[in-house]
Amino acid sequence: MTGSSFALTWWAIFPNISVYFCIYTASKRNLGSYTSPFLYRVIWALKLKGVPYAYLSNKSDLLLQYNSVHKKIPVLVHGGKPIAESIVIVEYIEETWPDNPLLPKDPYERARARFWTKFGEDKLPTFFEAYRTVGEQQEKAIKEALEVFKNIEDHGLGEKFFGGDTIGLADIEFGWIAHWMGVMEEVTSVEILIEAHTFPRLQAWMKNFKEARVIKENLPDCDKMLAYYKRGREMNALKSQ
Ligand SMILES: N[C@@H](CCC(=O)N[C@@H](CS)C(=O)NCC(=O)O)C(=O)O
Repeated sequence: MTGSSFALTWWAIFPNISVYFCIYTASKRNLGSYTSPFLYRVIWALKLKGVPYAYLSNKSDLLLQYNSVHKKIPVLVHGGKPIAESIVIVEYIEETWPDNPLLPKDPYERARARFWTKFGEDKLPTFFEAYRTVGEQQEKAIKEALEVFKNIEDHGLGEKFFGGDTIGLADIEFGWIAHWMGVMEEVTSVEILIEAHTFPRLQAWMKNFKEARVIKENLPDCDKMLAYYKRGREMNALKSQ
């Protein structure tokens, strides 16, 4: 089935909606995708724009075709055409539905937002390392993670959010810090502390972000996340025995 005939099938079910998500991969493993911070970036962008969408929770192999390079979620299917990579998807959403902009008009401010978004993407592996490794490797990763926070604190954040008063691309990029980091720390017993006295602006940003209505109403449940990540760690530990 081609992308467009696949979308036609879904149009029959949701006639007014042309935006879909893939939340499973063709491996037919439920990846606990409902907790994925990458997926939530896309949800936040669509909700901030007021674009209606539907989930494809279909485990069909067809979904694999939509992200055959990385085989990862999220994938956004719009008008039968698939787009992968959460930040690429958010930029696509911004260009397709320009109301309630996620990027400033001014070219310099746009470049600035993109700089911090890229910075966040580039630094993600540092955080994965901090949570996954032990000993010296972990200490190094935690030190680097704290440097990331210092840069955000000193150079990234604006009045309320990265670009001023409203949530934009860079806030969406770093959104995981506000909600996922605490859960990761509880599961792994690793602490990359964002203490109020060390990073007061970052603390305030986390609060502002989580309290924004669209974000508050679209966050995965912490207990479900804890259960999911704990199970994942236990399974990984069993595998490595
Ligand atoms: N850079 C990707 C990362 C997406 C990603 O890592 N997705 C995970 C779920 S959180 C996934 O689908 N993993 C499947 C796998 O690794 O098999 C993005 O921003 O969309």
